Amino acid sequence: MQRLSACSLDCHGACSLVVHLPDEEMSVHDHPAGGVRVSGNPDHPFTRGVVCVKGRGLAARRLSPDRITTPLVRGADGELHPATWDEALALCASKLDALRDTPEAILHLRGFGYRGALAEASNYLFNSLGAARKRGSLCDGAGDAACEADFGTPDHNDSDDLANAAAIVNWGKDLARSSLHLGLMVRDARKRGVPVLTISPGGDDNDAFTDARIRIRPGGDRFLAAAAIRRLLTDDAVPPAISGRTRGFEQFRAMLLAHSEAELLAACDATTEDLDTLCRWMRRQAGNGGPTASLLGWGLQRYLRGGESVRFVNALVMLSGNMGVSGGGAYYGISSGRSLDLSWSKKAGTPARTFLLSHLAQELARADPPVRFLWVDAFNPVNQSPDAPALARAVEAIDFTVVVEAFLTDTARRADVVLPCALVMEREEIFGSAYHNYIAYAAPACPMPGQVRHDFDIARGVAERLARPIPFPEREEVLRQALRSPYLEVSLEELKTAGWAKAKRPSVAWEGLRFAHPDGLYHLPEALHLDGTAVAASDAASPADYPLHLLTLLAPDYVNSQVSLPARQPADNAAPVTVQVAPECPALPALDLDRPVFLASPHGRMLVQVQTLPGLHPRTVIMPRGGWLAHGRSPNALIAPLSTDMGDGAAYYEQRVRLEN
Ligand SMILES: Nc1nc2c(c(=O)[nH]1)N[C@H]1C(S)=C(S)[C@@H](COP(=O)(O)OP(=O)(O)OC[C@H]3O[C@@H](n4cnc5c(=O)[nH]c(N)nc54)[C@H](O)[C@@H]3O)O[C@H]1N2
Ligand SMILES: Nc1nc2c(c(=O)[nH]1)N[C@H]1C(S)=C(S)[C@@H](COP(=O)(O)OP(=O)(O)OC[C@H]3O[C@@H](n4cnc5c(=O)[nH]c(N)nc54)[C@H](O)[C@@H]3O)O[C@H]1N2
Ligand code: SF4
Ligand SMILES: [Mo]
Repeated sequence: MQRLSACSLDCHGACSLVVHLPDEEMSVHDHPAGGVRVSGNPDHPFTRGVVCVKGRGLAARRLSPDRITTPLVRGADGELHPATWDEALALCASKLDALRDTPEAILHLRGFGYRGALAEASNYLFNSLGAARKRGSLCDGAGDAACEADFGTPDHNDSDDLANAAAIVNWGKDLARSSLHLGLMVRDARKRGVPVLTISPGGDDNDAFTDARIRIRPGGDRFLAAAAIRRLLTDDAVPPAISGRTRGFEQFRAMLLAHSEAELLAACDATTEDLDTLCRWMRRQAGNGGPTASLLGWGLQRYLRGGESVRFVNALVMLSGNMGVSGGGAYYGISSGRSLDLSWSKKAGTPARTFLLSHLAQELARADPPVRFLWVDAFNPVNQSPDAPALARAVEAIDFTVVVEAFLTDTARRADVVLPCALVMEREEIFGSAYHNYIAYAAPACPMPGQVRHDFDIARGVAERLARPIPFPEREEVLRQALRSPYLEVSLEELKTAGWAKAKRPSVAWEGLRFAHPDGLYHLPEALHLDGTAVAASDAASPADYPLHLLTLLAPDYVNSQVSLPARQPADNAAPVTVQVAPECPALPALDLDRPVFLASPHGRMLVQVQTLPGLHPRTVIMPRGGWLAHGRSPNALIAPLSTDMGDGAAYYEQRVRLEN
């Protein structure tokens, strides 16, 4: 038997899945996935029947022996013990009742592990209570704010329109690991002769999607984009039809001309030939006069000036005539919920106060009054936030912490109550993608193991048990409301049958160069800061003592801290983490690779194994993200809390480190 579902892992794919169920239930002993097999839905226009290793691993992951299948409550002995749902939910409700008149002492943190219409249930509950919540983003905040500053709101051409590009520039999107299906589109484009230029510090696995490469200094994108814009300006190549659609053109022009080309190139370690190459791509020579589409990864905005980098890349797309045209555009990202009506949770109330995610440990430590109740769902902040050890201590210091989880993560193991949630393929949901305009319906194709429950029912279970209960809508009502959006013309029944639907969005964003700002114009950046590294020096370590940038790039078989095959973890965790450096990395000559090697920052030190990777920027160390603090493998034990220039993002990649024996 087959059932349609969808993958709600934090990935642009939002893949439509076909779940193949066995005729007879197999024991996990006979088959790690209980006989269930996952494949892609070939009818889905964007994901085209292709699923990644993590999607295929979902079937085994849900039956992992590490899965939490019963509520856990911390006992007098300090350990977590199985409890009934009644006990666990009543305990949570009584703690909330005691704080009902001081909602600022309640903090709700929702992460990126699960999203959708029903997933809003915890937001609804805690908004109704007026509890405190997070501010900023660990993910895409700087780039989002940059796109909002430029366009008025983040948007880009429909993903299908990428097929009309005559040339492509990829600013660090990891097409092999993070965006499989975008990678397929780029691969098809190359087969048609569309040339692709990749710009990154290297180590991105994009060789199979690349015709030409520029190796850039980490965090240097804004200077390379600025140098290319400067050429457009000195060549008088920006026609009035374009400059007239911008705000602040003359000031912007004067600002750029105040820097020399050589100065800008030196600031990003690029050569004149590199700049010639980029200009060829952006000025429609690479694509024989056709438009160039630009892909922006989210890596380039994980720096102190990350917002500024995105703004200069966007400005280059605009001023080179590639904005607002089919086959062109700047693809950064969209809000995955934008085509759904998710207002039910937002309308419920306003937060008493907010806590900055990039500095969560510090903000918790100085919170006055202190946080007394913490609720975490779909989030592993103790591992995924900067300065993870400090956050671990801050969470331990809170009187009462509840974590809704499927595994004993670094966050869950510090909870007083752990509530076991259903996972992908077990729970019903509707959600969108941060890249394409298709929404997905995920059917509950498999039974929930043990006593696990849908996140929606968990939040509702607490709400019902409060002394003054909070009324919850029915699930079906929430799903139907989600589809009552001006961008959708699909009924719940139709969506359930097909598994997906496409939102009505223009194929080309910003057609006619009309933007979402009240003045309708494109807003050019007001400043170009040359001081990125100087600002970092105090917190992220001085380049003299710590000469290498730590880039914590994604691993193919993890989504953030979630590994697709948990059974593999013990074996993987026995060996030191492997880090990669360029063969010409300045740290190598002084290292004795036959002795233990440590990766060190002012925040910590970690035993590592060193591998060389040709093509990497010499002042870069790559470490995969996802490893757990409990296994001594979290890169965030080394990373300082730093905020990006815009959008309150986390500037993970600004961190400086060194290698030592
Ligand atoms: N397999 C897998 N897939 C994932 C995830 C995962 O954990 N595993 N996570 C998902 C999530 S939450 C996200 S946010 C996305 C992120 O997906 P991406 O945006 O593709 O990747 P990031 O890891 O954020 O950024 C790393 C990329 O940026 C490049 N880079 C780093 N610094 C710079 C720079 O200064 N300039 C330029 N031009 N490039 C730079 C690196 O070479 C690398 O290609 O992926 C999603 N998909
Ligand atoms: N050093 C470094 N750290 C980073 C980054 C980096 O580049 N470098 N990138 C950052 C980025 S891009 C992101 S998006 C964040 C992500 O950080 P998180 O949002 O913490 O992402 P995950 O590690 O995937 O943790 C999500 C948790 O949700 C749980 N979960 C899965 N499904 C469900 C469900 O249905 N219900 C509930 N309640 N829980 C569920 C999973 O078991 C998992 O433990 O990490 C950031 N951390
Ligand atoms: S992780 Fe991403 S690519 Fe893999 S199955 Fe899920 S949505 Fe698709
Ligand atoms: Mo992310």
